[in-house]
Amino acid sequence: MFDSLSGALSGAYRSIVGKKVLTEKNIDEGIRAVRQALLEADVHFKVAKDFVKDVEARVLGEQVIKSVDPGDQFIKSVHDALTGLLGGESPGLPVADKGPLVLMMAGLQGSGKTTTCAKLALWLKQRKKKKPLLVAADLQRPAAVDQLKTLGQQLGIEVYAEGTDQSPPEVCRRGVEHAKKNLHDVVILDTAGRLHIDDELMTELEQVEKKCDPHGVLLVCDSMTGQDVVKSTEEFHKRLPIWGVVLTKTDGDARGGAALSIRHLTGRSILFVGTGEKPDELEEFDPPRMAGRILGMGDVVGLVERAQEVIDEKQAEKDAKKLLKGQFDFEMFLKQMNMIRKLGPLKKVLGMLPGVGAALKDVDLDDKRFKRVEAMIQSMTPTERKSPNLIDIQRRRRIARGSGNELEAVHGLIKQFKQMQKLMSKMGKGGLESMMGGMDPSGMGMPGMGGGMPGMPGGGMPGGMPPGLDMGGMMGGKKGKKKSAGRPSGLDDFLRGRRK
Ligand SMILES: Nc1nc2c(ncn2[C@@H]2O[C@H](COP(=O)(O)OP(=O)(O)OP(=O)(O)O)[C@@H](O)[C@H]2O)c(=O)[nH]1
Ligand SMILES: [Mg+2]
Repeated sequence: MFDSLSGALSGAYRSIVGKKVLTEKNIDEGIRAVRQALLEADVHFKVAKDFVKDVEARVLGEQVIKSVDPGDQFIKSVHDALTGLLGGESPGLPVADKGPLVLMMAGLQGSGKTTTCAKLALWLKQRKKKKPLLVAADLQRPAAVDQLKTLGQQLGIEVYAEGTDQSPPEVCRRGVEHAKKNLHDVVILDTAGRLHIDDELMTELEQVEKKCDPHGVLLVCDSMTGQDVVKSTEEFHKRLPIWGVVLTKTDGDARGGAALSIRHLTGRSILFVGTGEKPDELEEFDPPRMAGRILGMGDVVGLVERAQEVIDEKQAEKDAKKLLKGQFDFEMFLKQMNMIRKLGPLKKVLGMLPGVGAALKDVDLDDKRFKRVEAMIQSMTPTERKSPNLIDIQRRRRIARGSGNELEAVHGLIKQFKQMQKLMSKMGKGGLESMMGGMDPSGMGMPGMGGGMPGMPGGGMPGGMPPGLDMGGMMGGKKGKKKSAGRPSGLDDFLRGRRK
């Protein structure tokens, strides 16, 4: 969501990095670059002005610590100011003292309310082990009730609905009653989309609020509408007590102006962001983490959370032990690769690692290559997967044909696999250090990640990134050059940096 801001801010950062001392002049330059970056991100000029003032005060107020790089001190000030701008600590969802937590969705037409209802219910069910009930109270659009019912069915979440001849406030009230009787601990009311100038519909929304007395009204806003989000939040908040905002469609919004302005201009916090159309594409909005992501500090916490969701920790530990004993074969290779795939599209996953996001900005990371590698491995016999040395040229040709690949690709895969195998056994014997030293950067997936993702539970992903996911090879574009063909230099620096 903050791609362009992120790029521009790291430019500002670079102008200061490496400077021995922070002088008024280079602070000034850095700050000017920050202001420019914000304006380009479609941030309200008042927000940009206040933000720059805040950064300036922090930079000047910061005690100069000799051992800390001035650039790092500057970026820390920007990070703290950005965290503040995004809302500081997230207030989270309201809490119900007794009975079910009642949440009411409101927002403009098509902003993503119904989708968000389903996403939030799924999030509460999976992450918080709740038993949510969805209430279909959009009786304006004939298909709205069915839309929610279908989503509920897909996700295994109960939907309370009545005929469309009922009044929405009554449906909501009965929905809450139904939840109490059936021991649901969360109720989410999906309401019809409306324009704030539509007085009749706004009144209806007020009635729903009065009848059900929800613990929180969540305003759903489409981040693509940029600055308009601020205006509609203000208008809705005049009529309803808005607890917080869910910002949707951030996957299509490269500038993030809305996200940066809402809190400062309306006092309402963003609680969640929608990052795609699928039901699991909802993320908690955490300002310090988001600030880190914007500044290219990566989002290791996000990655770990995602990994915890999809990775079976016990199995991962078992695999790691096997790997270290040198029991590494193509079966394991495939398993590791699929694990990474479960984390999400490769670019998204890698983008969460510090420094990688910016480096990958213009790179076309191709998830299809995962599929091709998978096809090659599946064209091998089980014996071959265990002992790749058995795969002679005849068989390589056959595997290439069977998987719809060039012979070259099979050669490449086996070569990478063998390198990885060697590395694994070295790592088993001599630990991480020997592995780091003995690596060929051109052939490896993510060198330096071998010891596990930083902060990952249980020693991290065994083997880190799956072998053979040659970054150069995964990326579209420049082919056939030696060494790090196709790998952006920033990423190379990143990889090198990690191996220092
Ligand atoms: N890419 C993307 N699309 C989204 C996101 N959230 C919602 N959408 C899409 O936005 C469109 C509208 O979503 P709905 O949930 O129906 O919106 P609504 O606010 O309920 O619409 P009304 O009930 O008509 O007011 C759908 O096509 C959704 O798939 C998101 O985070 N990312
Ligand atoms: Mg809807």
